[in-house]
Amino acid sequence: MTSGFWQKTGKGLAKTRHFLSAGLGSIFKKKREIDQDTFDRLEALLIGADLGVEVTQVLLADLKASVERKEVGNLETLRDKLKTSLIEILKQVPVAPPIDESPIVTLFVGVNGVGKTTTIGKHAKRLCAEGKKVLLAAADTFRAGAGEQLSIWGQRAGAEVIRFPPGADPSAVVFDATSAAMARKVDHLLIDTAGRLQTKHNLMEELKKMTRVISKQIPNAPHEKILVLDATTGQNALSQAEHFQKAIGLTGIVLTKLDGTGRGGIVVPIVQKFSVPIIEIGVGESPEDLIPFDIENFVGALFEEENP
Ligand SMILES: Nc1nc2c(ncn2[C@@H]2O[C@H](COP(=O)(O)OP(=O)(O)OP(=O)(O)O)[C@@H](O)[C@H]2O)c(=O)[nH]1
Ligand SMILES: [Mg+2]
Repeated sequence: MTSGFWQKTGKGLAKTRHFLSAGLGSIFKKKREIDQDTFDRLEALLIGADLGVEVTQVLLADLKASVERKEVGNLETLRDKLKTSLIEILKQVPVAPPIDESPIVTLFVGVNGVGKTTTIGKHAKRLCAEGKKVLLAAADTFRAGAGEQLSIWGQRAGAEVIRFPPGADPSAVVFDATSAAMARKVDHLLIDTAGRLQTKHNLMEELKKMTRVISKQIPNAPHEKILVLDATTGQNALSQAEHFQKAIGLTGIVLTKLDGTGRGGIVVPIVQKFSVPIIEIGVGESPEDLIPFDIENFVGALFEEENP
């Protein structure tokens, strides 16, 4: 991981880090020894950073055991122990082998406004810069302006875009785009879909239909089914992950808008609960603000001391 990624992760997680760092500092300010009150305050802090009740209980049980073994006795050792435990939880997700097929078809899904189209644009820009041939499919035919928004990203990245008139059947767009991706021998087909509430049955069925249309043309496709989640939505992200996972089976998650929240801890319960890897994180609105998720880098940035 280059220092550039490290710096970006650090910058994107500044709010969460500040929240945790200031919280940990204030817990230890009043007294030095670790007692039940320390654990109670720590519990409130971790839940406040959106680590969720289950993960928080696991972390606290680990910490208590370490305190009893006298491995943890002050702020520094406590911070180190938290880091190690979080890294262990995040590393439990198996890493999928790289896909050796062409085209690789990736479907981006998620609720309204989470950052699907922006993420696809950033993704396309990176792939094109690496010399890959990329095709974008505007299967969001619902929102006026969605096709135009994707086309602008396509132009910036240097990727062609398959677009239908507003109101067209998204599965028809997907069918055409998959055929075009094969005919044009592109390396990547990235499919943008309309935002949909995870509880709307007919819209989730529409997604299933899109995946069927794709796999009829390319048996293993869509190879990647990426759920885009907005980190600022908090625990509702878990409900979103659950419904999309059930409907189409997810291969990865992109967590956006980490720059805008102090609750970046949401990464942990998502990974722990669904065993789906976080692929990338969004830390801003410009093209280079989508960075690969690296576990050590992420946890390091969460607990880095402020102004060391
Ligand atoms: N700060 C910040 N803003 C982001 C990030 N990702 C996306 N956005 C902003 O979020 C807003 C919505 O992004 P879109 O990409 O249009 O979201 P969408 O999921 O495609 O929305 P719908 O198609 O309407 O469902 C835009 O203003 C983006 O610039 C991020 O990582 N950080
Ligand atoms: Mg969109």
